[in-house]
Amino acid sequence: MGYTIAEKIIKAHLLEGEMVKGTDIALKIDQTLTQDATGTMAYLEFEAMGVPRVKTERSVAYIDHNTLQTGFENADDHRFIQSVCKKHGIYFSRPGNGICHQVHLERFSKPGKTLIGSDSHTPTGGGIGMLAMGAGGLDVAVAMGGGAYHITMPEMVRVNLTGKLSPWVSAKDIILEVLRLLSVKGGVGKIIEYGGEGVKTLTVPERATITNMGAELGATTSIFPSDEITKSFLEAQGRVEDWAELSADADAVYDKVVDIDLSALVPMAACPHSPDNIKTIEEIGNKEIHQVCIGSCTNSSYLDMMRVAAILKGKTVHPGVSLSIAPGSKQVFNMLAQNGALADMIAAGARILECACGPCIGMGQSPNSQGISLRTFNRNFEGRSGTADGQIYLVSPETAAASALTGVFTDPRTLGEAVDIKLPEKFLINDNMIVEPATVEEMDSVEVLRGPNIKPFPTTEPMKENIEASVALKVGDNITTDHIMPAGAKILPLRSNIPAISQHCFTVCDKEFPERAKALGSSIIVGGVNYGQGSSREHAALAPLYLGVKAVLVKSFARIHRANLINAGILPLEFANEADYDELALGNEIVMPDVRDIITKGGDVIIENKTTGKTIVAKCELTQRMKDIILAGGLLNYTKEQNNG
Ligand code: MIC
Ligand code: SF4
Repeated sequence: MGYTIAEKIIKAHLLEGEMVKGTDIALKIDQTLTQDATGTMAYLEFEAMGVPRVKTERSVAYIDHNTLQTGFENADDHRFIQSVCKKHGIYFSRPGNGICHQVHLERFSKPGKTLIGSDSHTPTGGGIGMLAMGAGGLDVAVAMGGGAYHITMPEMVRVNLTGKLSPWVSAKDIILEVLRLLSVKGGVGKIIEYGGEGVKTLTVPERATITNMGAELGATTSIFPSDEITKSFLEAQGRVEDWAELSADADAVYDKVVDIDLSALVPMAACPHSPDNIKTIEEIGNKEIHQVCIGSCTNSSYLDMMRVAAILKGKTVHPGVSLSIAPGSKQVFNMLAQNGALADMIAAGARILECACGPCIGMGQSPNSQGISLRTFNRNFEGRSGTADGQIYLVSPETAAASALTGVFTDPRTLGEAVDIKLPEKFLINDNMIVEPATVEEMDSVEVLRGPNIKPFPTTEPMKENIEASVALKVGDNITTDHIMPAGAKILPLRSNIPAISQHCFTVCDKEFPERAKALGSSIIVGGVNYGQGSSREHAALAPLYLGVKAVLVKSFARIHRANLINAGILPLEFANEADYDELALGNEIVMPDVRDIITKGGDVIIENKTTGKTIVAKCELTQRMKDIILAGGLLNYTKEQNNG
C-alpha cells in the first residue's frame, strides 16, 4: 500500500506511535515560527524550560500582528522578543518585513520538512509541500527545546483538482468552494491533500492561499505536492537547493475524495459571519459596499498585488468606498514600488498600509456601523473587524478590486479581458530585515529586555481529587477563539499580561463573564459543537484558567484549542449524550467526584448537577501523555517534572 504526501513526511519524522488513524503520534519538528501576538508568551514559556539554545533546524520570530503600537506595550514586547531571539538562537524578522506566513514561504519554507507555528495559518507552508501546522505557544516552545509535537494521526482527504480556472476566477475561489463543500468543521481530524491535473495550473503562492485557508476547515493541515512549479518558485527565490520532489504514491489510500472541476468555478464570497457561508458574487447581486481591504496572509502575494494594481490602473476608487491595501511582505512591497504598480494603486486612491496583519486582526480599518466590507482575508467572525455590527465578506483580490471601483459587489468577469500576470523569474531578494541570532560564544552576554507590561503566566496546580464548580457560561455552536479571547487594537496590546487581558475574556458573548467567573472561584464553561474554532491563541485557554475555569464541557472541540486547554491544565470534556447540553444552565452547581482517579484510570467522567439533581456523563478521551499533562496541572509543570525526573 502506498503513502499519501502527508504520510510520507509523517513517516520520516515519527518519534513515537504508529501511523494508525485516531492514535497519538509524536513528530520531530524541523522548523518553528512565532508571531508577536503569541510570541511573547511562547518565549516566556521557552525561557521557563531552561533550554539555552533552540534545537530546531530553523526557528524564526516574526513581528507582524501588534504593529499599531498605541502605547509602549507592543514596542516593549518587540524588544523582548528580539533580545530573546538573539540569546537563544532564533532568527528575528523585524517589524516591516511582513506577515509571518508570507515571509516564511518566501525565505525559509522547505518541501518535505515539518513546521509548527504559534499561529493557526501556519499551514500556508503546505503550499510548498511542508507539513505545516498551527499550535499553541507552549507546544512551539517545547518544539524549540527539541521536544516532539504530538497530534492525533489524522484521516487523509484528497481534493482532486481537474481542469483549469476560468479567467478572473482565483485560488481564493477554490478554497471557498472547498469550504462550501466541507464546512468549518469538515476538516477536523483530517489532512487535506491536493492532487490531480489541476495542481499543475497553480503557482506556489496560489497553492498557499488554499492551504492557508484550510485552517478555516478545522483541518490539521493542508498540503500540495512539490513539483517543477515548486522548484521554479524556489529558484526565483534564489533557494533552489531547498527543493525536494514530493508526491503521493499512485496507490495511496484516502479516507475521502472530493472532486473539483476548476473550470466550473465562479467568483464567490464567504458571507457574514462564517467562512463557510458561501454564495456566488452573482447570487449576491449589485449590493452596495462601503469598504474593501486587500492583504492578509491569505492574499497578499506578488501575484495578488499585481492583479489588483492592474485592475486599479488608471481608475478611481468609488467615492462610497474606502480601499486599503497591505502587501504581504517587504519583498512584495518593494517589487511593487520598483515596477510602478504601487504608483497605480496610490493614483487610484488606495490607502496603503504597512506590510502586516493590520485590519485582518482588527488593528485599524474597522468599517463604519453596519458597514459592508469586502476583504481578501480568511476570517469573518462577528466583531473581529472591530465593528460589532460590521458585515464582512471574504472574497478574492480580483473581486475586491473590481468592487472597490464600482461601489457594489462586482463579478470581476465583467471587467473584460483578464490581466495576465506571471511570477517573476527572480524575486527581489534582500534579507536585511532578518536579524541573525548571536553565536554560541556570544549568547551568554546577551541581555533579555523586559517591559513592565510583561507579566508571568498563571501558575497552575496539579489536578485535585474532585472538581466542585459552577456553570459560569453557557454558549452555542461554533464558538470561535475571537469570542473567547477577542483581539483588536484595544485588547491585543495586553497579550503579555494575562491578568489584564482576562478582563476581556468572552465579553463579546457576555460582558459579566470575567467578574462572574472570578467571583465563583471555580467554574466550568458549557458549549456546543466545534468549540474553539479559529486561532491558535493560547490566551483563549490561559485567560479562562486565570479566571478559575477548571473544565470546558462541549459537544465537540476544534483541534488547536483543545490542545491549548490541555496544555493549560483545563479538562476538555465532551457530552456522551449531546442532548444533556439542555440539562445544564448558567449558575448550576456541579461536582465531578473522583475525577483525578477517573482521568488516571480512564473512563467516563460523571457530573452531578447539584442544582437539579441530574447526572450527566462526559467523555474525556486522553492519551497517556495528555493525562499526565492534565494531572500535573498543564504542560509547563509536566515538562519541568520530566526535565527534573
Ligand atoms: C488570527 O488570525 O486569529 C491570529 C491573530 O493570527 C491568530 C493568532 C493570535 O491570536 O495571535 C491565529 O490565527 O492563530
Ligand atoms: Fe495575521 Fe490575519 Fe493571517 Fe492571522 S489571519 S496571521 S491576523 S494576516
